[in-house]
Amino acid sequence: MDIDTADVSKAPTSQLDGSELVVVSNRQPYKFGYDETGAVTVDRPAGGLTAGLDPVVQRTGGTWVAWSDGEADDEVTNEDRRVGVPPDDPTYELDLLSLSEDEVEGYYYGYSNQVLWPMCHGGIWQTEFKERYYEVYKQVNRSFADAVIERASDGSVVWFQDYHLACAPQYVRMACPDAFLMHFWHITWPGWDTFRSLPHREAILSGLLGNDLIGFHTDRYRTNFLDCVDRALEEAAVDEEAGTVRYRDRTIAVRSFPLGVNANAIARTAELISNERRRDLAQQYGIPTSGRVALGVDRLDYTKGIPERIEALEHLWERRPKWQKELTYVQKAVESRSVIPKYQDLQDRVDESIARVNDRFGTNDWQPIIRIDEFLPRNELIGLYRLGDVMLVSALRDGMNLVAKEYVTAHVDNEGVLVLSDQTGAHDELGDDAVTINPHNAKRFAEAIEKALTMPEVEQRRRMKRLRQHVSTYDLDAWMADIFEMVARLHADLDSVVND
Ligand code: GDG
Repeated sequence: MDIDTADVSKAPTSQLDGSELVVVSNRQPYKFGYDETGAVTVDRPAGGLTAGLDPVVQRTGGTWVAWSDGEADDEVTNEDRRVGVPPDDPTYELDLLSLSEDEVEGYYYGYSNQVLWPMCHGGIWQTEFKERYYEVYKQVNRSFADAVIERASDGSVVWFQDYHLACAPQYVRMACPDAFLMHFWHITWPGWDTFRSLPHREAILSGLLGNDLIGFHTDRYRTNFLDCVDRALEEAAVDEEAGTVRYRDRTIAVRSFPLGVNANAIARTAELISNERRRDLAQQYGIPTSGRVALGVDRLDYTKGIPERIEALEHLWERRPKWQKELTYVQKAVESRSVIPKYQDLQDRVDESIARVNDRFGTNDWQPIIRIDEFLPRNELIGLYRLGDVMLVSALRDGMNLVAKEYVTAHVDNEGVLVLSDQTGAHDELGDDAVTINPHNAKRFAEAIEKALTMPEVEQRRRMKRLRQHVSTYDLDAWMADIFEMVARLHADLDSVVND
């Protein structure tokens, strides 16, 4: 079973009206490496946003600028570090930016992931405000901007992704005053009381205000952002109701566009997974086929609430022993940002709590928590979703959480229950039909798991059907169509201003 080729978006691109598209992101959509024989391998976009955007850029042509972190990049790129993709039938160019070790340390592990990431998730105490990180972050943002400037013209649409690139839009704006620049911020935007702790708050906001359009997942983040601009930048005029900022003689639109998943492709794959295949998968990972399965799928990140989830399960097995041997928890956890000490601490905490719980309740023939560490091919991940009677999403703070949406989409038979933290962006959309939790309250969380496990089938199906309807309506294509429609409208406004 191989679905990656079917896992493509059909989002319309006509609104771009022939403009050259330049996508800029930290990660590259194709990764070039070597296999054990020394032959070059290409990792296709595995899912999520890169999988969705790649076919769009394939259709429009253009450029994708990203950090060159593939082992075989030197071999596959030309003297300008560019390579046509998809490799078998190139339709656009990937422009790969080489970064030195110091740059990766300061820009990626430093400012992006030890300052902006924790700060945006409300963890001021987790941040490492080092001036050096900021200096390198600016320098690397400048390099990304230079790569864009080399490619972009005044008619281009440049689309920046995420918190790694907050300064780049203003740099590009200075060189290309009439290009259309936009940014999608994938993580939460905090309230002013948190954001004001950032020593470089004005520069980060000013960098982002180089864009014409800034998108967030939810209205809450959008409002927080406008409030931060209002309080931090004296020269900016915010119109909260219109969702605009007037800054340096330009108007910037700020909107919410909740990101969706590639629902059709996930559902098609899920439908192809036979009962036999599900049994095989369960056997492969040692998941009992009798009894119930709760599932968690995360990057190992301290925002995802993994220790809190394990504590709630421990509480459940302790207070309600009937679930011992009856409920197995599967933790699918991919290692992430491991060179950062806070991430190593988290890994230790997760290791210890899983070992403790397995030690405490495990028997000769039952292991309460099964852990899957490797990165699974997309079709296997979807198979795993289908094995989960209950999905536990307990993030302490999460911009959206696509896993919640993927789980729902994969349950084509309308079975299964989503237990969802009210601290996720996804909860704004799915909260009514999920079982809501606050991840910090282990007792209530345990009760919510039990509620999910004992929910009458009719109610379960009713909720899951509504969840699936929502996620398939507001899917990745709808998200992209909304964004491109907004681009077309803003373009038209700009034209009418110029022609008046
Ligand atoms: C950031 C924001 C926002 C995970 N394991 C495997 C695998 N995955 C895929 C999932 C999902 C993605 O990784 C994780 O997405 P999330 O949204 O849950 O979380 P972050 O990585 O923190 O993403 C978040 C998102 O950006 C998008 O804007 O929702 O709030 O923090 O797609 O499926 N995929 C495969 N194998 C795995 O083992 N193939």
